[in-house]
Amino acid sequence: MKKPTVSKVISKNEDLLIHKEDGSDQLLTTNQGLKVNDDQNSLKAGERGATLLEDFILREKITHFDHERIPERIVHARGSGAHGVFELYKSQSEYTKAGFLNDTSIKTPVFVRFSTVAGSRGSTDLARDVRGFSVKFYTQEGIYDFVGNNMPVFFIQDAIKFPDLIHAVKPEPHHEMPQAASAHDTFWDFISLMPESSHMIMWLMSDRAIPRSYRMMEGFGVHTFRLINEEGKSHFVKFHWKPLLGVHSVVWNEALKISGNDPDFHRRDLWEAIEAGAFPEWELGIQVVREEDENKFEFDLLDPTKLIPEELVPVQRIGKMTLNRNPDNFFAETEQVAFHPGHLVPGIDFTNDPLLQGRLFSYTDTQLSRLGGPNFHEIPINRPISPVHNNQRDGHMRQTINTSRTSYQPNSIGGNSPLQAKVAEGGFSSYQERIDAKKIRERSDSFFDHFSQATLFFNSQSETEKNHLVEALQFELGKVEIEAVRKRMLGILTQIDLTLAKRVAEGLGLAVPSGPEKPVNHGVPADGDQQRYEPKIVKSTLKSSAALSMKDTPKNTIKSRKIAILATDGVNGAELDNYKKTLEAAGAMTKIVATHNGHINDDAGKPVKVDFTFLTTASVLFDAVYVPGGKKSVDALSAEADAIHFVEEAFRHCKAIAATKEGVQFLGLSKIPVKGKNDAGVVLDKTVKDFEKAIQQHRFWEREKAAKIPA
Ligand code: HDE
Repeated sequence: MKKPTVSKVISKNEDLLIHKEDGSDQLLTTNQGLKVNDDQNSLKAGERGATLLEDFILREKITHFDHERIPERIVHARGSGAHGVFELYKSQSEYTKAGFLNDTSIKTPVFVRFSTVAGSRGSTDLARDVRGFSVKFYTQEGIYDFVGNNMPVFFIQDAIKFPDLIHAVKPEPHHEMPQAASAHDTFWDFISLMPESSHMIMWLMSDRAIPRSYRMMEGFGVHTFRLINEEGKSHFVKFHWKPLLGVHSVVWNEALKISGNDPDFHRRDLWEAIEAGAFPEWELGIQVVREEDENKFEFDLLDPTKLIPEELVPVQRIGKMTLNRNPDNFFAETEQVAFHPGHLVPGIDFTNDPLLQGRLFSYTDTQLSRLGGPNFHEIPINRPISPVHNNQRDGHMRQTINTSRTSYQPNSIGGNSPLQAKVAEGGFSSYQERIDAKKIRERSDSFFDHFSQATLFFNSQSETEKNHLVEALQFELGKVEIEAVRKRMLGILTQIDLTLAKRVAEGLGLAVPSGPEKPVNHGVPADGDQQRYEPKIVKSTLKSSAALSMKDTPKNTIKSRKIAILATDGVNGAELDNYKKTLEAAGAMTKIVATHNGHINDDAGKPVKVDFTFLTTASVLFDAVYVPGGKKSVDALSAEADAIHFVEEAFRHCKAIAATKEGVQFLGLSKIPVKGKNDAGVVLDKTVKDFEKAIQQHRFWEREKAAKIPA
């Protein structure tokens, strides 16, 4: 059998059991296909009589309902998904034989699921948390799953600590609080005892943990993987997703309010962007390291608490993923999709990263309880587009009807089929890494520099990002009740950056400790042999890395940005039209926020549809605000406290604000300085193009501390 090279766009839904409820004249039936005559009343002994056990229709309906829920994911329970396609820019045959990374004519269908980690399935999208970034590639050689995060490193180095980490961050066991939050004692107790978490904690306390949109996040494979080419040569690789809309976040005060106003903020944002045709796009990037260079770094490539700075190994962008279709059914697709870092195709392989190795066990195991058995690969969203032939049979909810008499091999009755595939036929063969080692429970010395990259991350942040990081730590540790935990954490911070430790300590009203509490647990149990584990630490010399900051992310588009237009009856129709049309032509979404629902009439009497009132929306759900003129409209808005609050809050969150004619007077009623040094991003009586440029900037951080405006 030859490796498939046929170019074909395969829609993942072609082969699915899609049940089209088209609202036509379909008749109601039971699950057995019996037409139902009365779905309003159960079968009773008389009009007021007891319900009869005989009512099989009632029983079927209620039984199904009673069993509608499945266990939520133990982590990453809250998520949102979308379908799309991956297209390769240039063959990567030099590094890998994976078909979808070789043939630029193949359009590989993908299904992506974004998620938070700690919260339950119904928790808010805007929790301070890591975001999962999972991509299922339906390649012609089988499923390849990229199961990554929006941060390039992880909390722990060894899989055996994962249950501890998750127990610590999840709601505390006695009262199940707090939901979807790391700001509590057990999390920080654990972290303060795990210096290897330091680097990840910097990411988690940064604005990366409160993204503006799933569409504006980076994705990282975290572990070092291997790429294997046709000759069997291996290169180490780190995978990246780079969003074409840039990497953007909200501010913490805003995140808290979004959680109240719209806990589905990220889910809705993804859904609406795709519905509006503003398809989210990411480029797939690879950092490739030759085998012989493995030991040239000051850190270990197998250590998942370390990234490879882009200054040392640039990211090559090799292809683009576009999400272009929303799921038809959340449960069937987004909830039942099962990712696994062990779903591989020939040309990609693992390394011995001890975190990755543990994951290879966990992901199948978890589906057994979550999806109820070993046949989860038969659920439509999990099915590969390439054929499946093996001797596995039966099990809960088996869908495939295997017609062969033989389900064993070797066999003579069934022609010894299915046959093993030779490597030349696309058969997977693990990379033959030479291993000559003792069986031990130890950690390599090369894993023990826990602070250099945490410092590198902190040093690489802009002043605004540093301020946010300090405030996040003050918030999180401020919620910790046990003072000893706060102090121990400050001790860890002294090892990352002394000014950081001092600033956090100030907020907590504590003195800065001289250093970390001794002994620092370097991954050995407290009663372990400390002598044996004394690490040889090599400190990193790189001082800062531009790619770690969001400051210089692309800011060249307003595509899919949400802009509130505050207007009511009597609004200047010409201005409104001009702004609305121009912004929408540039790809933005505009929404009219008015004092009442329904329609407003502009100054020429033309009706304009209202999208929201001040009761049904809030400024935190928008990227920018525009107030057009029109005396009557502005008079009505001026009498509305919520309208004034709307613009003040947008200002406090550093968003672009525009006003024209009487709209400028309206802004004058608020605390927004309409003239003077604080007016960055406040576009008054200028052109809509000036406003567009301001929106592209995302935020005007310079006014964050300058203006004392309530939000
Ligand atoms: Fe996961 N992780 N994880 N994880 N993970 C799960 O699998 C686990 C880790 C990640 O959208 C679970 O199907 C262990 C790192 C994502 O459906 C579970 C360890 C990274 C998702 C599991 C890790 C991830 C999961 C829960 C340490 C980034 C959501 C449900 C050894 C590279 C996938 C499920 C989706 C989900 C185990 C560490 C990413 C329990 C044991 C590191 C994006 O199997």
